[in-house]
Amino acid sequence: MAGNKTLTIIKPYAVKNGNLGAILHKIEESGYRFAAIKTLKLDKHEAEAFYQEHKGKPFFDDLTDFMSSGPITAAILEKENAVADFRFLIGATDPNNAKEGTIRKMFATSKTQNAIHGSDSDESADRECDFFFSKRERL
Ligand code: RTP
Ligand code: MG
Repeated sequence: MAGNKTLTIIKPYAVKNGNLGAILHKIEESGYRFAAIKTLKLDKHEAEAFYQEHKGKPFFDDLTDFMSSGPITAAILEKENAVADFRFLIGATDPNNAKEGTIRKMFATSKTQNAIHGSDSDESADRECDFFFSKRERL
């Protein structure tokens, strides 16, 4: 269903610190269906490819170091208006600016270690879902 899916990543430290289950629960109780999910580790090159839109920016090296520093959990989420609603659910990029009740407010520790990713457009969602999942891995 075009426009009704988004791609999320539970970022490394959230997995390491034992917050994975709580974050997945928060997503599910907010009305998202898990259409695909896997835990894996990106190498530096793969993290750079995933965040290619930010290549050349001052934070690119820290971002891709962090994203390749440990296990992540990637998932395709389905819900009406998924991209925009999920960005609202996760909150601002910098957890200091994130509203109460958002996932980044609850679980992020810094602008780099900000717990979770959400696609920023339907086009990004398509590209990012293809980055992580083959056709037969999707429900
Ligand atoms: P994400 O892609 O991870 O969901 O985060 P986002 O859309 O909220 O933010 P984006 O602009 O796409 O940036 C990607 C990640 O880079 C780090 N960042 N650091 N120091 C900085 O100014 C800065 N800006 C961005 C953040 O970790 C952000 O999640
Ligand atoms: Mg982004």
